[in-house]
Amino acid sequence: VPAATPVTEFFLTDTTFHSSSNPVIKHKFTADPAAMVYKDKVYLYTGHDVAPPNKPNYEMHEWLCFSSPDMVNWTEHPSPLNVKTFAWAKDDAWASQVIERDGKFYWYVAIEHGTVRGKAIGVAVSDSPTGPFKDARSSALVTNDMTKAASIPWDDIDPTVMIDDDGQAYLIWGNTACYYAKLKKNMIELEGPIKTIKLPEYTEAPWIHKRNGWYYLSYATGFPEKIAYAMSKSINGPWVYKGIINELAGNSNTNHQAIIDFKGKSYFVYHNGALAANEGGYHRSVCIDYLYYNPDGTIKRVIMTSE
Ligand code: FUB
Repeated sequence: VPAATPVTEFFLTDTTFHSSSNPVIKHKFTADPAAMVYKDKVYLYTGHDVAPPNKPNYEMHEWLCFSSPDMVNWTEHPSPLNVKTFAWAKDDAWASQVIERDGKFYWYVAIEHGTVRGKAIGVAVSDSPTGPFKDARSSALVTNDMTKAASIPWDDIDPTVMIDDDGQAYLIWGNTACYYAKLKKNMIELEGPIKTIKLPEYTEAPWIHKRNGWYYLSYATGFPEKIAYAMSKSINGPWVYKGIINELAGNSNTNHQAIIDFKGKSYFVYHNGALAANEGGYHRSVCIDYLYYNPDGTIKRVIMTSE
């Protein structure tokens, strides 16, 4: 069954649209959302699924950027980052996350390395959350070496990043195994060894956030994927598994989340296959639903909506 094809527009200037129902982005296929609250706006960074209907695989060449002051009215900014930004890389604009430090914006991305077999993590930098971004290192930040726990060429994917209250930044990532390492204050070099976090049935898509003294590590589990999470009082663990946050994301084998607080509410940002035909999940769409915490800090299951 061929995938539905949305009307794809290429914006040369910012374009604002109203979207109060899921998926929030309907004119392009968007995947692997990362969200960042900066000043009075939410910035939503996504991948862009562009596989032809008869090609059952991921085809992704650029990342997209949207912003909103209210989670309803969204502005699409012209694509600020492309695989070509990374001269050492080949293709595959996979999952990513942006974080701000000292007025600069660092965009961590998973991408296929050009000369070393497998995926790698790169980092781009900009003075603005909407770009333009340039390669911050001219080389990969993490390169596949087959010596890490997963020993597969695609384990260095899905970076998530946080800056702790004491100023120490951490990068967490991985497929099959979940890795973490400190980042130097310059945000573009690892500091110290790469360690492994043990999580039950970990597949990929980690997202780290901290709230009321708890560290939360959510991640995709199983395949097709659900989103599960663990909590800890320390970034170094021990991590205690707490259960499932959301069920299978309809019509998509993958599930990939971001969790933010914005203007007094908590949000769960994820993708599903709502705009695609039943082809396994290569044409995904970003959705947003409310997320609620229990008094003890645990997370209630997300009720996925189409509104
Ligand atoms: O979009 C490509 C890959 O699919 C991502 O890296 C994974 O998290 C999954 O969503």
